Amino acid sequence: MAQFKEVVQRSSLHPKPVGLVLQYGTAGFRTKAQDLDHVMFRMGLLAVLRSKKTKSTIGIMVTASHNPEEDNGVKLVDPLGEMLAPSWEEYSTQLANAEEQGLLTALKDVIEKEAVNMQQEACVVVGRDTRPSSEKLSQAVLDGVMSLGGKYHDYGLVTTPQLHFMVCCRNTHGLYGTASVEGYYQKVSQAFVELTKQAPNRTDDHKHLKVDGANGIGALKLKEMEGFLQKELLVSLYNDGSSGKLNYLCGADFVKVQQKSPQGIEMLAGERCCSFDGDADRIVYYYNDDAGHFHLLDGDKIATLIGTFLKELLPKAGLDLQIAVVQTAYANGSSTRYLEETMKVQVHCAKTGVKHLHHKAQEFDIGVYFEANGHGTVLFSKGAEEKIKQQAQNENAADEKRKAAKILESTINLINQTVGDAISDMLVIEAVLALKGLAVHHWDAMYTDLPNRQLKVKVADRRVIETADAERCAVSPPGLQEAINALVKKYSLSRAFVRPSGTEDVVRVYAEADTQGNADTLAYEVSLAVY
Ligand code: NG1
Ligand code: ZN
Repeated sequence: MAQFKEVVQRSSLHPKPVGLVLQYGTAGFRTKAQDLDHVMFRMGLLAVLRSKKTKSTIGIMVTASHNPEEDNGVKLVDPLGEMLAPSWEEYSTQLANAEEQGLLTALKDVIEKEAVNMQQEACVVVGRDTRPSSEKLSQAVLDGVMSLGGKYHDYGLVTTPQLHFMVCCRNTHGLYGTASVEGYYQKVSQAFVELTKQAPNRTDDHKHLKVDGANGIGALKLKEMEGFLQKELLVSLYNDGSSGKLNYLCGADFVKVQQKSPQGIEMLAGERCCSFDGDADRIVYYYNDDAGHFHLLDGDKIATLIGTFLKELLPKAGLDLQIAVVQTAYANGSSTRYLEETMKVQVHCAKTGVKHLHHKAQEFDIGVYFEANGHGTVLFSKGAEEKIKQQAQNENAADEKRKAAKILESTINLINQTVGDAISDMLVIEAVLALKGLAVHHWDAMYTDLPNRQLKVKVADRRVIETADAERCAVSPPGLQEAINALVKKYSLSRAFVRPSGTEDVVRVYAEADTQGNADTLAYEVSLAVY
């Protein structure tokens, strides 16, 4: 057929290295940029099929997030801005790994299995991060889209969450916002200004925030956005990409893993600072205390701050909505305890990877989800949004209730419900701190993290480890969980688990205990049990 002739012709310009096998993992495909040209072309093809199948616009983001600059990656975005459906992850892997002569068969296999109507129109939107390889790779994506006759829009340089936002806006016919970078800035900044208006007595000191842009796309986009914020946030931007290397000694992942401040940022005691990751879908906060000690406020602290804020607002607004926080096994035990015991918020544990958290959070009226590494957001059910909007406009409600409902309404507009978003999360945090009148050390003092340690163990085949109970229990190989249990028992306030990483060829070990020494020893002992 003529449409496939074009695919074959163009595919020869994006040849697959023979024998190379890649997997669509938790974060899509991710590896050295030079191995990805064929994957990009083929993801362009698959996105066209997915678009025809769903009769919606599909997104493709070219990024490798917090990985080193020489890596790259690609992720597909489903119609409402969510991660690609799992069955299509399988197709992605099959298509990416088909040798050149088997490509058409693999493609036709998807068309047949999904009964894709090839007459249906297709539309794909593409975005990319600032990596040197990203422009060429996104061209390969477009080549794939065009060779199957799909329409496309290239958003060029955008953050990952901005692309998710565009996809959602396009498929909800503007209800979620206007599908442009400016539309994003307008929606988000307007909500932020509305919220901060409710927090009087904010001085320039309160408004000041130091941001580490990881030398990536987040820095670029925050600069563009600044004018929209009407001086309600005064940003000092570091690692803005003008000289440093992407993610090198900076960014959210560096700060979280190293538990220290990024290079290039000057921190005075008590100053609020935050770091984005390389595609601006993750954020962590930190500060130095008067004694010069570094304090990290990670995804758990963020979930606790936002969860507490929302939980307190609901009764003030006269609304009876169910709120839950979703975490992973990596959440610090102190955060879980604080939420459950002090705040009386229900907490659920999901498997690592935001799609699992997102899915679980959708079960509640309001679902706050964050991975400890700073990736997360808040989801509001349609019913909850409706009730909040009604109450905000309810002439018969007391002023105080209406005011609280309006704050909730602006929070809905401020948060990016499609996916974790460093810029939008940052503005939510800044607004919550302003409204609650909290300094960063007050926020930090909500609970004290239990000392913890993460280790990576290289094994011959990490897949021999299988887990259950949201990865907190190893069910294979036999005897491993019993060994971990025996080690955990030796320490107080202790917990440990192991799981195979979804993004690296390692087994991850996590341990926490009453002292740093005990957490370190426990993690080490558990890592020995893994061999
Ligand atoms: P893996 O490699 O499966 O542990 C890591 C992070 C996840 C998530 C993904 C995707 C940890 C412990 N794991 O997954 O939270 O962000 O990468 O980027 O931080
Ligand atoms: Zn990221």
